[in-house]
Formats: sequence, C-alpha cells, structure tokens
Amino acid sequence: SKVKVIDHPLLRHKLGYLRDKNTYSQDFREIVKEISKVLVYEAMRDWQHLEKIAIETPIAKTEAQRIVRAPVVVSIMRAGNGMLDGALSMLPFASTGFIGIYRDKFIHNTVEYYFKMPQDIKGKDVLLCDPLIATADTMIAAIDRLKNYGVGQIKVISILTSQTGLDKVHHYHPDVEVYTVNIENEMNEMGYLVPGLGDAGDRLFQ
Ligand code: HSX
Repeated sequence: SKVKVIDHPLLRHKLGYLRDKNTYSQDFREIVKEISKVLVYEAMRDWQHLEKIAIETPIAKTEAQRIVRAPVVVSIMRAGNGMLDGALSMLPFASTGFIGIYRDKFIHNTVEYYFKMPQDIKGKDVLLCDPLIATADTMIAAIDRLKNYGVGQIKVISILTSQTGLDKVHHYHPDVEVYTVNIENEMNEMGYLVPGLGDAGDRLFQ
C-alpha cells in the first residue's frame, strides 16, 4: 500500500503532547514542527534526484551531493501552515504553495477559497502538508486541484489519519503516498478523529 506509518518512540512521545488538551498553542506548534521534520525526512528517503558537486573541505577537495528537482511544499490552510516551518527547514531550497480549502457542513461539499502555487509547478513533485485526514474530502479535493496543474508525484504528510480517509485517498488517487504517525481507531459523527487531537487549526493558532 501507499501508506507509511512512521512508528518511533520519539514520535509516540511527541504525539502524546499533541493529544493532550492541556498543551497550548506555543508548545503545540513546536511539536507539530518537530514531527513535520521527521515526516519530511521519511518522505524524502527514496528521493532519486541528487547531483554531484565539487567542494573543498578545509583539508581536501572532494565531491558532495545536492538535492535537485526539489519538491514543492504545499500547505492546506490553515492547519497545514503549522507544518510548513518544519518542512521548509528540511527543504530550505523548496518553493511553497498554498491551498485554502474547507469542508462546508451546510452544503456538504468542500469549498476552495485560495489557490496559489509557484509559477513552475507543472511537472514538479509535491509534498502536501495537512496534519489531519479524517473523511479525506479536503485532501482529495486538494489533490484533484494539484493534478489539474500537471504536477508530478504527490506525497502527503499528515500526522493523524483515519483508515476510512486513507482508503478513500487510495481509491481516488492510488498513486499518492501518505506518511503518517498514526491511523486513529475511530471517527465521530462530526468527522473528528477519535481520540485524535481536536481541530488542528484551533490547537495551532488559538
Ligand atoms: C481539518 O479538517 C484538517 O486540517 C483538514 O484540513 C481537514 C480534515 O478533515 P477531512 O476533510 O479529512 O474530513 O481542518
């Protein structure tokens, strides 16, 4: 399958703080940033595009490697913005795009209010950031839009996911890889992950 659950003692430790309702925004943001770095690290593990360059150490001439054709980091606002700092610190050479999209509970559909990609998005690989996938309606709408622009491989980093959501992403976009810390047991009637961590945007920014 295209889902990779990144299970690690340090991530389990950090996740506990994210879940805890007594963890407030500043710490929450810091932990989301740390987890995002790890997810990017894992998502880039099989990156094939490196070039050799000549450098000199203080001791000798040698060869080093540089990432080329860097993925475009795309945030699904608003919660995805909490993952940007961490992602971009691992990929300082990457350009960034933003998708403003939400699931409207009255019209039972996703609404896009913002879409801004770097000029050269066509053909580029994308690292798509959103801390949560619940029903996956938001994620699928975002992927649909990116594919309209003819992007390359899309990898998603999402801290908590649901099995239903992951199955749905796989159904509509079998080529997309998802990197997550945990697949949650349940989703409630409101579309919240259980136990989850609440509304990621609110936890990050309120
Ligand atoms: C939250 O809801 C997350 O950050 C995602 O953008 C979205 C996940 O819900 P769903 O569309 O997967 O149900 O704001």
